[in-house]
Amino acid sequence: MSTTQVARPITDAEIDQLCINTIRTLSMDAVQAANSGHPGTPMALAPLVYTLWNRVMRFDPQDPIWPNRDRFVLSNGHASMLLWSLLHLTKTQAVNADYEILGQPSVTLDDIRRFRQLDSKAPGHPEYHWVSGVETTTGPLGQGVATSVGMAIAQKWLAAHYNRPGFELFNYNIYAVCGDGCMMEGIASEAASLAAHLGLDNLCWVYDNNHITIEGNTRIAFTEDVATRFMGYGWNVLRVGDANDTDRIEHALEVFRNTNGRPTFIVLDSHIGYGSPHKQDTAAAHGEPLGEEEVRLCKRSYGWPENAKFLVPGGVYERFASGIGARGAEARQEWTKLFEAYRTAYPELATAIDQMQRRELPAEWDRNLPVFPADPKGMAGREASGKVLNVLAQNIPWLLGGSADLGPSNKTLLTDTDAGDFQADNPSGRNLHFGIRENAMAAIVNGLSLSKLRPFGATFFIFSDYARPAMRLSALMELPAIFIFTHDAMGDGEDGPTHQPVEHLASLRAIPGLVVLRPADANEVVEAYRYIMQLRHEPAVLTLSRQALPTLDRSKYAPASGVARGAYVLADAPGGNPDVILIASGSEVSLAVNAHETLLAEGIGSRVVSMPSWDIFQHQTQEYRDSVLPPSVKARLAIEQASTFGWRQYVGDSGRIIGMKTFGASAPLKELQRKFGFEPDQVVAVAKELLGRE
Ligand SMILES: Cc1ncc(C[n+]2csc(CCOP(=O)(O)OP(=O)(O)O)c2C)c(N)n1
Ligand SMILES: [Mg+2]
Repeated sequence: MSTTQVARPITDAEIDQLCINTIRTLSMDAVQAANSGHPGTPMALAPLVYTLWNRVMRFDPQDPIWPNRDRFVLSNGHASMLLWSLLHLTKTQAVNADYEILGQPSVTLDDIRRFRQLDSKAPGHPEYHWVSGVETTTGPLGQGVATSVGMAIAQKWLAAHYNRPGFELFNYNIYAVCGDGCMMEGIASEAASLAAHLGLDNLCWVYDNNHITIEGNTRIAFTEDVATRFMGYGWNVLRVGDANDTDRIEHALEVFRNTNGRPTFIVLDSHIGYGSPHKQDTAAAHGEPLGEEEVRLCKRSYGWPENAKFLVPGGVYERFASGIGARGAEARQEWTKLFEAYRTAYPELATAIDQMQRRELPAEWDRNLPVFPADPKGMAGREASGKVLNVLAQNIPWLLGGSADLGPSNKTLLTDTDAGDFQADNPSGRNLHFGIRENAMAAIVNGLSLSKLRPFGATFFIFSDYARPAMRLSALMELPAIFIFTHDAMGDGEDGPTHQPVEHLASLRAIPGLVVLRPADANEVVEAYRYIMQLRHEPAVLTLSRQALPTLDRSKYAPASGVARGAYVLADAPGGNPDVILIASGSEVSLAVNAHETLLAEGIGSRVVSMPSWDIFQHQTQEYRDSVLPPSVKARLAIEQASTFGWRQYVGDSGRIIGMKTFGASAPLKELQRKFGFEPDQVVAVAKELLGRE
C-alpha cells in the first residue's frame, strides 16, 4: 500500500503537495468506507494543517504530552479526519492513563480504515483520553475555541510562576481551527472577548471562512462581518485569501508569533470539498460521503491514482519525520536538558511541575483544614467553602479559579495577599475574573485542567445551565475540574423563581462521571473538598447554601467524614433499628435532624441519612449501601429542596418525597419553606403518615 503510484515528486513544493493530498485522500477514503462523516472540510483545510504541523508547530510525535508542546485544537471537530491523518502520518505515539508512552502508534492506518467504527482510534470526533495527541474533545461547536482560551491562560500562568532567568520552560503557543459554526456559537464570542481582554498573544484561531454550513450558504443566517467583530474585541486580524497558499499561511502564522499583547485571528478563505467537480463549495461536501465516482474524480483532479485507497505514497512519512518530527524531537530534547538543569537549580519548583503533570497533590495538601465547632446558628455553605478554599490554595500552589462576576457572593475569592488577580499585566494571578460568561468559564476551566492546573469556576447554581455543555465535556474527558455553585436552593427567596434552581441537581446527577456533592453543614463542606481534591479523573460539582446552616454537633451525631461514602447514617434510632428513614441533603439535613429529635421524643425511632452525593454512594459496596438503607425498612422519606426526579430509587414505591414539583416563588425564605413543606412539623407529619400513625 505504501509504494507510490504517484509521479515521483522532485521539488519541496511537490512533496508538500503530495503530503497535503495524502491528508485529503485519506479523509475521503475513510468517510467513504464508513459511509458517514465529513469529507469536505478536511479536503479544504489539508494545506492549513499541513503547514501548521509540518512547518510551524513544536510538537514531538514521540512524546505527545511533553509539557512545552504547542497545542492544536480542532474546534470544528467534525473535520476529525484532519487530525487522524496528522496523528497517523506523524507517527504520534500512544500514551496511557498513567502518562506512559506505550511504544505503539496512536492512530494506525487500520484505525483510519475503520474510521467511526467501535474501538477504532479514529472515532467520529476528536476524543481526548481516547486518542493520544488529541488535546481536547470537540464536536459541540464553539467548545474547542473556548477551551483554547483556558489553555492560553494556563501557558501564561505557568510561565509567570515557573520560568526563571535562563529557564524559559513554558513558552508554547495554542492554535485552534474553527469554522462558521464555531463563529456563530455564543460561547466563542464570550471566550474571544475575554481572550482579547487578557491580551493572550499566545493564542491563534484560524477561521475556515467557507460560507457553508449544513443548511447551505451562510447567507441564509450569518451575514455579519466576522473580521470586524474580532477587531472590535481587540484581536489582531489577518486574512489569507487562498486556503491552498501554504506560503501565505506560513507567513500569517509567523505574524502571529511576532504579535505581542493580543491574540491573532486568521480569516482563511477556503472552498469546502476542494477539488470535487460536483460538490466543491456546496453543503453536500460537508457531512456525507462524496460517493465512489466523485471520489475518483477528486483524485483525478489531485493527480492521484483514481483507484488507490488509503494510499500513503513513498516520501510522505519521511516528509513529516524531517519536518515536525525532527523539529519536535530537537525542541523536546533541548527542553528536557533545560529541565534537568532547572531541577538542580530549583528543585522545589521542578517537583511541583512533576506533580502537576501527573495530577498529584503536593505533600500536606490538606494541612490546616478547619474543623468547625457545633453551632446552632451555624454558617452558610458558601462561607465555609470560602474558608476551606483559601486554606487549600495555600497548600496547593496551582489551585486557581474564579467566578463569573459573583466572586463576592460565591465566596470564591482567594484573599491570600499574594494570590492576585489574573490580568494581562499580572499573569501570575490566581483569581480569575471570567466576567459574566458562564458558558466560556466552564470551557476555560476545562482548558486549564487540560493544562494540568487545578481550576475551579463558580456562579449561582441556577446559572449552571449556562455552564453545563462544557461540564458535560469535563466528565467525558475525565478532567478533575471543580465547579462551585452557591445559592443552591431557595435560600435567595426574594429573588424568586428565576434564581431558584429546581431541576439542576437532577440534571447534573444525570451526567455520567460527574461527582455532585451537596454538603449539609460546614464540616461536610470540609469533607467534600477533601474528597474532591483527591479526584484525578472526575469533575466535581459542589452546591452550597446561601444561608447559614446549623453546624451539627458531631459529638452527638456521626462524623462528617461519612461524606466520602456519599451517604451515611448521621443520627439513628435507639439500637440502630429505625421505624422510618429520613434521607436528606444540604440545607434539608438539619431539618431532618430536627424532625428526628421530635419523633424520638414521641417514641418513634427514625434514622437520618445525610446523602451529599448520589454518585459517590452508588459506588459503595452493596453491603455498605444496605447498612445505610436497610432493605427491610420500607418507610422512607427523602427531603430535598429540588426536583423530586430520581428520588424514587432511594425511597421505593412506598416511600415519600418532600421536594419541588413546581418552580419556586418570590418571597422570604421562611415563607417559601412553609409553602413548599420544608418545615420540621411537616416532615414529622409525613413520617407519621408513612408509619400509619397520624
Ligand atoms: C453546538 C452544535 N450544534 C450543532 C452541531 C451540528 N453541526 C455539526 S457541523 C455543523 C455545521 C458547521 O458548519 P461549519 O462550522 O461552517 O463547518 P463546515 O461545514 O464549514 O466544515 C453543524 C450544525 C454541532 N456539532 N454542535
Ligand atoms: Mg463553514
